[in-house]
Amino acid sequence: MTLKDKLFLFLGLMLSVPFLKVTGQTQADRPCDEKATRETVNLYRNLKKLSGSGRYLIGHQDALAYGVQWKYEKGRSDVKDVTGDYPAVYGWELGHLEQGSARNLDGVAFDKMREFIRQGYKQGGVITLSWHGINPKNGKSAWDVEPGTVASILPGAPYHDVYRKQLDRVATFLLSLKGDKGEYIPVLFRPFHELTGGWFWWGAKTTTPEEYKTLFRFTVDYLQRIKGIHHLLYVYNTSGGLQSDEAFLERYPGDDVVDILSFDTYQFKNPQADFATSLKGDLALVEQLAQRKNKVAAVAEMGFSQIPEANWWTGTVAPSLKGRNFAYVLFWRNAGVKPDNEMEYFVPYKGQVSEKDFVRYYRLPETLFQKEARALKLYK
Ligand code: BMA
Repeated sequence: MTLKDKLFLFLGLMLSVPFLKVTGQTQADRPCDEKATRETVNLYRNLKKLSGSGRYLIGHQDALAYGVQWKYEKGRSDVKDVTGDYPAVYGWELGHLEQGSARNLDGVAFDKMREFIRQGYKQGGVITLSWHGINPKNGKSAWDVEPGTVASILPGAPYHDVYRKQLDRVATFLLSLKGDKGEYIPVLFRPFHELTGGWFWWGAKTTTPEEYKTLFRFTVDYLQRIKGIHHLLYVYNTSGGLQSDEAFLERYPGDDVVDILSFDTYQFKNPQADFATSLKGDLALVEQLAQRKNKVAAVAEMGFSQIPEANWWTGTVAPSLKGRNFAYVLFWRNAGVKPDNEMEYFVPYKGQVSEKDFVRYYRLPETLFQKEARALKLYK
């Protein structure tokens, strides 16, 4: 390095210091997609800022489509029935889109889903998509764990083209999500979720870490480079009960293809004292890794089906998350009675035993629902 080069380097550093101080951001406060749209860049920055404030957005899966004992009632949501406000994060599910179905695996029509997504976005909310896609190798469900499935769909493998066609359909839907000005609606995309579990075809029992990483990276590259999609934030998602940093990161596909680190967790028994302990452990671990990587942390799915514990919200959920740096927590769907006769709902409806406590939870300063989320102008 010549003396002149050194001088320029020194001047460059001096000039960048005040800039970094003023904005409080570094380049790393940007999404991993270098071509991310303006709204997507802004959303990422705002989620990051929010998660550092100790407050977090509350989400609900399928919130606008149905609830316990109702479906497709304009403007309705079980969260709104109980609190008077909508959730701030809207989760939707893509499963069966990849096979060209008009409805997803839970019976929600994709044409309606698109409208609900537009509605949530217009209300200032955040959209996240999960994908219980069918097994590309044998056409069975996401829960079909035929060994070697992922290996058989990677580039060069026999079922690769089947997987590409699936992705083409997903891409077409993603490219149809636009706001009023024609801008793409940013989406937190969460493919191949609960990857540490053994219940999906991409799960840890039948997939090697290298295969998982290759599939994730191929998918991101295909969507970005071949399909020109730049309105996604990518969510890496394990199941809960995490044992160590290594266990969480074993299948992590890389900082250049992930924006949000997350896990899913459910309480199954009542009472279950170890749920809060396990939740707190997972929160601490994921928060610390997200901070180290300068990424956003989230709880991508949480719940206690049928919420039999009247004070679960302020007794278990709120204290576990208190003071943590998470951008959002999403509660799973209010399916009501399912086709298999199982009853499933994860937020209260009017008259449910935890209804009053959910209102207390709503009123806590750290929980943000639609009205507060809107005021944050997450896309600006
Ligand atoms: C699961 C259950 C299923 C549903 C799937 C995808 O956790 O709610 O009933 O089909 O999610 O939404």
